[in-house]
Amino acid sequence: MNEEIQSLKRYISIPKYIVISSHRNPDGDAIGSCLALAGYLNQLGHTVRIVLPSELPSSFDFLEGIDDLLIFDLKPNECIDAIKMADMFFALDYNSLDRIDKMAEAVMQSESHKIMIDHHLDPEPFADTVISDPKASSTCELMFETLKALGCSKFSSTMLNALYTGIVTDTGCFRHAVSPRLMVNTAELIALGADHDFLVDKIFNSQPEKNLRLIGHCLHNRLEIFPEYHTALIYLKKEDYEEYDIQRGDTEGIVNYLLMLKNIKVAAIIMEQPNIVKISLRSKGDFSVQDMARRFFNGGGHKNASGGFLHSSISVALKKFKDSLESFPSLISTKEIYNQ
Ligand SMILES: [Mn+2]
Repeated sequence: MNEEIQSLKRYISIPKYIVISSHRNPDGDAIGSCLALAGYLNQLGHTVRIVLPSELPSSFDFLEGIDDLLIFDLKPNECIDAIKMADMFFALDYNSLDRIDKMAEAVMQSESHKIMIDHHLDPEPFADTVISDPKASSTCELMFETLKALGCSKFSSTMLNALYTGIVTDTGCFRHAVSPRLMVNTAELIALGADHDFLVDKIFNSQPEKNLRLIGHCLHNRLEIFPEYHTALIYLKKEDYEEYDIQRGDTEGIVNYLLMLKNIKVAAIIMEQPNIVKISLRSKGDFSVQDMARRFFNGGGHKNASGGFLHSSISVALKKFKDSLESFPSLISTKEIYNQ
């Protein structure tokens, strides 16, 4: 990493026009790493634009600096112009150009020096400088270390809160990817002034009433458990979308409630959308839902988090999901665990 830091240090030693980008459907880590890096580059006197493929959830409205973001879905031409003009282009929290959709074309055409800072496995070779560490809990953690290595000595409260936001969202508030390294970095952020109580309250305790009622509805009326397969399912019908005024992003995270059940290893949410039925899959431990998504639902993803879709009715999709469980004998082999 040292070599990359040294070359990056040289590149940012003279004021430049710099574009910072992150992935479609940006999350706390995507937004946080962009804002923190922008804060530092602004201190150095660069001209900085943050460009994102799609809009960010309103739950991050409290972060300072988000008003200046350029969103490709809203202003494609301005985004393309910014990318074309850039001397340097940062790709944060993503490792392949398909994560930025239509923006990718402009990036490929641009002659800017491209730098990736990311924590996902197997980065694609599109960047000139790659700072990649899959052991980092989040891009924000890696960004904090990178900024320190670059010589940043003044972390504004905007930068600290942005970095902390990425860490708490990507780790589910310190439930996964916890390591001594993360705790040391977190301690340092708090010592510098990151406001844990404020941020955790803003991020995790700011749900609109309808979202909690929707979770209640899902758990009470739309939950099915298949104990012999250690699997649980939630489904949402078209009428639920109307009744609960479900918008994009509102169903995010509901599937994770199923993993709170004792002895459940596989969780699914099946959603009836206008033209397709979408399925989101999660698993705990060794069972790969990626395999399930690929074989039965035209999808893919990661071992423990995957998704797919079907062109079918919701009832056909539900039956297909239940039938697919039989293809995975490894799910049944631990039956005795459930009965303990
Ligand atoms: Mn991340």
